[in-house]
Formats: sequence, C-alpha cells, structure tokens
Amino acid sequence: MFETDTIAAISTALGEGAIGIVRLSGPDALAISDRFVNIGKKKKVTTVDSHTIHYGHVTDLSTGTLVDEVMVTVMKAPRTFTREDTVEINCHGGIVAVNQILEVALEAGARLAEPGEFTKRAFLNGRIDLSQAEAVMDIIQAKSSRAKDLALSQLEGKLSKKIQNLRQSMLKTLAAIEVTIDYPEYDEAEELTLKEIKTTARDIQSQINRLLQESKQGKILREGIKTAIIGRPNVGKSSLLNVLLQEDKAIVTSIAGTTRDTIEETLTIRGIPLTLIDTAGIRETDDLVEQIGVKRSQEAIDRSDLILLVLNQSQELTEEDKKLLALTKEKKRIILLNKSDLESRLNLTELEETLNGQSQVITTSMLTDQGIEDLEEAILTLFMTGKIDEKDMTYVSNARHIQLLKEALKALDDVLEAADMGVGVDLIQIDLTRAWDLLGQITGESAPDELLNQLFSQFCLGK
Ligand SMILES: Nc1nc2c(ncn2[C@@H]2O[C@H](COP(=O)(O)OP(=O)(O)OP(=O)(O)O)[C@@H](O)[C@H]2O)c(=O)[nH]1
Ligand SMILES: [Mg+2]
Repeated sequence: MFETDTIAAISTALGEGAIGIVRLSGPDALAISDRFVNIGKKKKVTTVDSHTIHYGHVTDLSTGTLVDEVMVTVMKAPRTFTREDTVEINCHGGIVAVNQILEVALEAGARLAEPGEFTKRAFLNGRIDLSQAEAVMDIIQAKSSRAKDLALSQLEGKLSKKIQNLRQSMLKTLAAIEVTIDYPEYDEAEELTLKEIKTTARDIQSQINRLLQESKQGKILREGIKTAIIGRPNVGKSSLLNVLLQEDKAIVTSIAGTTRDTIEETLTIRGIPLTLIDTAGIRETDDLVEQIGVKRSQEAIDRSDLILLVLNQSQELTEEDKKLLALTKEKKRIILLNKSDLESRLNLTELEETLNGQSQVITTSMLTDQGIEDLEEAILTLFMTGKIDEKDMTYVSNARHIQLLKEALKALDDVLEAADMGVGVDLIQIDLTRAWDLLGQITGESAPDELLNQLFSQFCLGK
C-alpha cells in the first residue's frame, strides 16, 4: 500500500514572508535531502536522530552555488503526518528562495506533489480517515474561528467515531441476517432477525437525524442567521437595527424613505451570530432611487433565513402592510408592532386573521426598548431547538457528508418498509448493506477511487 516515490512541494503560501517551507515525503526523502542539503561536515540527514532540527545550507546541484541558509527538520516514519519519512526545509520566505529549493529537490530525485497529496498519503497510510482529511482542508479554508474549531473537532475524529459506531451496529445486524440465510430451517431465527433489523434501523435513523439536526445548528453558529428587517417607510426599521446594534449605524429621520439602500451589519444575540439587513421601506413609488431600493429589499427577503416585519401600530394596517405580510408568508418571520409608546390604532383582530396564528407577534418600541428582550428570545427559539451545548455536538458541516447521511436515511427507510412488508431477509440485506456502504463513504472505508482523487485534488498544493 505504501507509495514508492518521494514527493516534494512548497508548503507555505507564496509571497513575502519570514519563512518558507519546502516539504519532502516518501521512502527516499532523507537520501534525496542529503544530495542537496549540507548540515555539517560530520552530519547527514540520513543518519541524524528522528524528530531533530539542523542548521544547514542548500546548494545548487549543477553549479554548486549557495541557494539559501536553512533549518532542516528530519522526521522518520511512522511518527509523521504522512507516516512516511519526511523532511521539512525552512528557508527564507518570499518567492525566489522557496522556488529554487523546490527545483533543487526535484533535480535531486523528488517528484512534484499533486494538490493534497501529502494528506492523501496520510489517509492511504491509515493516519487519518477521509472525514478527517476533509477536516484538514476545512481548517485551512476556515473563515472564522468558530468554523476552524468545528473542523478541528472533526479532525480529532469525533464524527469518525460516531460513524464507526453506527456501522458497527449495522454490521452486527448484517451478520445476524447472514446466519438466518445460512440456516433457513429455523423459522424463529428469521422472526428474531426481522425484529432486530427494525430496532437497529430505527435506532440508527434517529441517530442520523440527530446529526443532521445538529448540523443545521452548526451552520447557524458558523454562518449566522441572515435576517432582513422589512416594512413600509418610517415604521422604525433603521431604529430597530440601531437598538439591536446598540449604536447609531443607520440614519434615522422622521422622513419616509430615509433608507435608500440596504445596510448589512453583524452582531451576536446570546452567542448566535446574526447578519442584519436594514432595507429601504417598501411602497409603490415613482422615485427611481427608491424603486431600486425596494427591489433590493425584495431580494433581501429571498436570501434571508429570518424576516423581521415591522408594522407601525399607531396606524391602521395599510395595503402595503398586507402586501408585505403576503410576500413573507412562506418565510420564517417575526412581526413587530412598533411604536407601542404611541396610541394604538392598529386593528389587532384584522391582523390576527391575516396571520392565521402562524407567526409570532411582538409589541415593541424603539424609544423605550420595549419588547427587545422578547424579540431576542423569539429568535433563539426559532433557530435553536433544545439545549445548545457546543462541546457535546458533532457538527457535520461538509455538504458531502450531509448528502451521504440523507441517502443512508433513505436506504434505512427502504429497510423498514421491506421489513414491514415481510419480504425475505435476503432482500433487506441489500438495502442495509447499501446504508452501511453510504456511511462508509464518509470515513472513506468504502470510498471509490474516483471520489478520492476528486476530493484530494481540491486541496491546495503542498498540503
Ligand atoms: N414614537 C416612536 N417613534 C419611533 C419608534 N421607532 C422609530 N421611531 C421614529 O420613527 C421615525 C422613522 O424611523 P426609522 O427608523 O428611520 O424608520 P425606517 O423604517 O427605517 O424608515 P425608512 O428608512 O424611511 O424606510 C423616526 O423619527 C424614529 O425616531 C418608536 O418605537 N416609537
Ligand atoms: Mg430606514
């Protein structure tokens, strides 16, 4: 299974920096390094102790001229990332030195690594499984510290363990099925097996459902809830943004049509990140600038997870209000009855009839902060089911994993359906094996070669 050639690549980002690293991995990593790195008269990379670092010089093989002053880290198999002999050459950063050293390394016998090939070797040599390899990529590409933390917990094998446990219990049931098929003369055995199949399938389904549920919450924690504040002009949308942000970001005036363009701001409400989009008030208008604003508001509605629809309760419900209520009917939304410090003129019965009990209504005032806590509470309950304890959760964030989990759920549906119809266990075995296989693709235990190649090719060079 071990690769026979030695690969090399630049492992740091190319650009001006203090240090650049050229990495070699493979059976000849040490010998090849000895050809172009000089670490002293009496020392050789091949003979020094493993996991040691040495001062030295890289020279050009053909001309013998000095390329750079370097520090060489020597790590022998198997205690390395790839589980192969590995040499890391720390040189001066920037584009020229690292590139020249890589060139010399290739001339000395190494092959240029493909993107992700180091990680692929770590996977092929059993150091990490596929979901962990993907976590490596997620850590590199993480855009927030939270996203990085989630990927790190995946790298530590949390998801892998869960999947392995699920597959293990499926395997037990599959074995029972096998026995039943081998000894068809025992009728009771078949009945018992059928019972076991149903219990296992249901249990695994509920565990997969939980993973998927947690993944939704993980997505929210990572990316935040996209929230659009909409309403007709002058109802207090920008005031709401300012109150939630606790600073005066948006311009607030008594003139209708103050906000002309959408404003985006992020904040956290009790640990949940929120991207707030303040929009231009929506109304039929001839003003071109305002029309464009209105169009943007409509787009904001489309791409939001949550709508805060602001009504002015000191006025009667207008046609525009009703239009907005209809426009957001299908979305997750909270209706705010704003300006509660003013006399109420809104016909609540009429509003409630329109809402049909489907959305939460909160009475607010941006002048007195009435209802703001209720609003925060309402947002939390809309998006976070149950207790959120980040430490205990396994966030499946990778789209490929989510897809496989969903397919496994379906395969288990088929298992249950077949079991209920009383078809032979040999037929059920097919569906259960399929579910088992799908889960195996998450960890890579049953991943086809093309998938592996395609996945690792998305990695960056040198990783
Ligand atoms: N009495 C009272 N006035 C409010 C309240 N909220 C906002 N206002 C006032 O209403 C006016 C309009 O507020 P904005 O926040 O600019 O309203 P908007 O919905 O953003 O308006 P456009 O940007 O024009 O669509 C301002 O004069 C605010 O001070 C409230 O709860 N009570
Ligand atoms: Mg405004």
